Amino acid sequence: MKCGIVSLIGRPNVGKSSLINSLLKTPAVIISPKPQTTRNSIRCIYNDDNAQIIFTDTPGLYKIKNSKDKLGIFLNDSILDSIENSDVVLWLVEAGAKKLQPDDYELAKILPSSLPVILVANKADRADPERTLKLYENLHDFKAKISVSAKLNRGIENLMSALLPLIPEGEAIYDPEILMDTTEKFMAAEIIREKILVSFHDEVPHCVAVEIDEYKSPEEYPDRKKLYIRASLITETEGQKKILIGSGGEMIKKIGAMSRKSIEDATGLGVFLDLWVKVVPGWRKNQTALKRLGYS
Ligand SMILES: Nc1nc2c(ncn2[C@@H]2O[C@H](COP(=O)(O)OP(=O)(O)OP(=O)(O)O)[C@@H](O)[C@H]2O)c(=O)[nH]1
Ligand SMILES: [Mg+2]
Repeated sequence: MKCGIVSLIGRPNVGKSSLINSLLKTPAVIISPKPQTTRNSIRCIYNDDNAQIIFTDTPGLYKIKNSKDKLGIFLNDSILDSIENSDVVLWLVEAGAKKLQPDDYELAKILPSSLPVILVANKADRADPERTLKLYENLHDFKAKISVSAKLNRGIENLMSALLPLIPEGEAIYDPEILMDTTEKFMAAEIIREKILVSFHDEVPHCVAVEIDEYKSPEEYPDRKKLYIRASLITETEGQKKILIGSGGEMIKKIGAMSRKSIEDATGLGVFLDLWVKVVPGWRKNQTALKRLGYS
């Protein structure tokens, strides 16, 4: 039996979360076309007859503007923490990249030279991955260079074949029934955040956090047949609150309906979702608020 922890790292939006879902063959983590979709390191567990692989999704490397940017610092700390706890790293880059960026050198710097790393060129369905693999090949002593398309589930078996020999011998850490090392409450908050990310075209989603105020399964509420969730969408300003609510409550209703459907699909339960919008000025710079929201 083999068992190991594999972190997926890379710049924002390269498809780390999409690849986790492809590897697990299930929509475990949220994805969106916007950078900074993932905000926490999330462990997702793959099992087969001979191996358990704990894939850790991580946030995209964040450009920290100043020391007040406490959410940004948390995002980058989560990447470092995940790397430190990994047996193998998958460094994802985007096929079609023409030039190395300062962020690429940053990532190369934080990878210990002794750590086995596979270079993965994702989005091979839309650009030539070979040139991209060549562009990055000198940034680390890579154990393998693989091209994939997470979107079309291409190259996944190739990637697994390159990865398995690097996984250490060992007994499974998690019960094979467990898909993710996180709570249902966290997953519900993530689903709501995903709907916000895909519903707004500007900066608004980056200023929003989701807090679950109440999460009652039907067993806890014998008079109710549904899962009851009360959640607050935390914004930084009154202006953002207005945008989230929309004219006549149109946007919040839409986010609520989409989220309810996805949470029902994920839990197999009927869901009653009660959404509120609250302003917490500067929550992204406030350590106490960040801690309460799970970013610490
Ligand atoms: N064409 C194409 N698009 C992809 C592929 N993989 C991911 N995408 C798209 O790329 C965008 C970003 O995907 P994510 O999986 O959220 O990227 P990420 O690296 O996790 O992003 P962050 O969490 O923000 O760092 C989404 O719109 C995906 O649909 C792929 O193989 N091909
Ligand atoms: Mg992600």
